[in-house]
Amino acid sequence: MAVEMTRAGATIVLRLSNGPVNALSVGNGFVEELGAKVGEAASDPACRAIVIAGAGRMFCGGADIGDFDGDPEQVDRLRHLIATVEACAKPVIMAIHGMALGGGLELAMAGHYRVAQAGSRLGLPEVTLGLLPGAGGTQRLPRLIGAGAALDMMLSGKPVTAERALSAGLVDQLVDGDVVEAALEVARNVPPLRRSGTLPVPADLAGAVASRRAKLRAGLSQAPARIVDCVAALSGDLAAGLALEAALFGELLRSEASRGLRHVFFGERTVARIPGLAPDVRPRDVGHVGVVGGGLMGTGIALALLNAGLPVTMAELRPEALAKAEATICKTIQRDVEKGRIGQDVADARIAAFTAATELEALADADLVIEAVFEDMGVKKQVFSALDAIARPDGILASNTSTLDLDAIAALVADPSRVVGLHFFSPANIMRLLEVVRGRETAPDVLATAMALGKRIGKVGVVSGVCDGFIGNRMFEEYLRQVWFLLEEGALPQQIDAAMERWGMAMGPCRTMDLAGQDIGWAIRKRRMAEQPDRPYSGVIDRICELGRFGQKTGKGIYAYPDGRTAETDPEITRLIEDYSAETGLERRAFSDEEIVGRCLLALVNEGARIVEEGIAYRPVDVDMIYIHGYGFGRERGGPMFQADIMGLSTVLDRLRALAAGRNGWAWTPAPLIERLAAEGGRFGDLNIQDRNSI
Ligand code: 3H9
Repeated sequence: MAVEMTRAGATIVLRLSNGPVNALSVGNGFVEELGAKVGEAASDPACRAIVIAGAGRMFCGGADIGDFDGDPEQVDRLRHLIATVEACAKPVIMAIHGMALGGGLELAMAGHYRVAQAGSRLGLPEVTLGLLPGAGGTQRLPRLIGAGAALDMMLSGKPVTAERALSAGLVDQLVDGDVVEAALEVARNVPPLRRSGTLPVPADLAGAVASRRAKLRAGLSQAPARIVDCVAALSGDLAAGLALEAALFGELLRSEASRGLRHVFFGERTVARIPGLAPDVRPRDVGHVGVVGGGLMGTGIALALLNAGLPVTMAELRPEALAKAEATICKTIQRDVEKGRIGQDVADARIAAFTAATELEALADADLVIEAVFEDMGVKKQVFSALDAIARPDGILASNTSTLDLDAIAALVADPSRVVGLHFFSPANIMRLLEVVRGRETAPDVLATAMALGKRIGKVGVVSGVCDGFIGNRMFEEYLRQVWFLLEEGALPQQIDAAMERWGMAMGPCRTMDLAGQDIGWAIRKRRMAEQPDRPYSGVIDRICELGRFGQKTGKGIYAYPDGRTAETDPEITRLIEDYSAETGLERRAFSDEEIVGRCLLALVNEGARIVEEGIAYRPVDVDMIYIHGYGFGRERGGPMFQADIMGLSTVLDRLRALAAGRNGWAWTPAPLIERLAAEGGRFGDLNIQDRNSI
């Protein structure tokens, strides 16, 4: 039963029991059932008060986000339920534990009295989904806690603690013990019918609205601005405020930004599921991790592990490099204390959990060893051969390679089933993506362990099969190939970067290359040209490298960095690019931002489709999550494959064909998967995993 109804004397207790988070689902009839049971209790002459509580680990995680793609009228049923609760002639007491989020908090605010368990959290996170609280939240929260505090909660989307909620006036009582027992005690005394919707408009309304409106920043999501609009409309007429809120909620629901953000919400959870993994496969225990290599990557990886409370031993053969890594680790942890993120005791424990060693033998006891040495097959092979002899026979051996053949590395190990790829993104302690590379022989429990470790250290783990560059870098290469062609054909770096950033990338491609280091890209290109001479790229980028301009770290790259950080357009580069076009006989032409974005995006989509078709990625959404969490693709844009679905795959195909008929058309041969789906009228989002080979 989804809403459990029990009696305790003259009180009826309704317990929400709907899956993991008690989402207020309309689609499965849960909201309707709750409404009916509130009505039943209200008309029961023996009932004097009603308690609403959540079963399981929380009160309620909000409206069911899965309902939002269906009939938009569905959400009206939730509003109706909330109005019924508020209007109830008998006091409704909300017993909150765990979390009350979104529609869950809106339901709680419609009650007449709120008891919260200490440690629970209450919030209106709709803004993170490109939405506004659409079931009365924008009208009731300011009445309860003031407009300024309410706007801060709604615009940040961050939940507050029950303790903070009590002092703000959002809850009436805090309890340490059983929250339902406490609510029953309140019910026995039959509290007054205090309806939050009828409270006066808060005195700080005008000032709070003006100050928050002045701070609004332009972005794809209109949710923050609409939240402010709803609060600004607060008046004695609750119904008018609710009507405006509902109308604006509907607008946001249909917006591309909200659709993208909802896709990301579910995508982040979908990628954790490994298709075909037997249900009895359990991750191995990981209590101690070894890291080989004390460079930038090894240091970041060690920090990510230490920050999650894992003991780490770092093996770095060069004592100076090891000392530098250790100093960086201690300094970074200490900085978290200075910024108030952790206490000194936590920092001390993290630092104490770090062991530095100059020989690999120190890793003999580690449950998992992550190799993060120089990206060269010879060096990696040496490390793995040595590790095979040193590490525990059941220890997992992971490589942080970003492009090399994991199967070739695994072949050096007597038991290749214990080898997996853990491709971190720099800085590894900050970037959320972890590309988990499944080799031909990787054991299922090793893969599950890698995914569990990713979750434990706060990463979004996405599985990739083995191919050159794996999912992310393989696509990025096609993206950059188009950037270089655009440069030689007439666009300039600052225009490309500005167009891509305005569109939604955190950083434009030219600036990204400068930050990553042009020398690294140059080395990969040289290897690639030897392997694939039929897939040329524009030499304009090599010209820049030939000048020793390796990016931000050398003070000059595609841009100049006079202060070491800020990218400035360099006339020398503009000249170099224009000269290159002239020398190669190319007539430069103007590009619109739209054309730049279209070409860069389609390059990602076309390669992404091949990757899905080859089974390198399990699903298109895996590709999207890699771009969102590793490459600065705007969350509101949902990812390249989501964008292709928005465009429509037949439009994508038409555009690919048009590009294939033009200059460097070889790079635009449409992926067969796009051709097939376009012919069927299909979408990436509906692609059935069974349709293609699994990894
Ligand atoms: C809203 O309320 C709008 C209203 O203002 C107005 C309407 C008119 N819906 O995250 P987890 C699923 S908007 C549907 O792994 P945790 C989730 O997909 C909503 N499904 O657990 C996953 O499924 P699966 C405002 C949901 O413990 C499973 O539950 N609310 C919802 O790490 C477990 O989730 C929010 O934005 C949902 N609302 O974190 C809160 N929530 O197992 C969104 C969860 O199949 N939710 N699922 O992959 C969260 O932030 C976290 O889930 C929460 C628990 C913190 C609650």
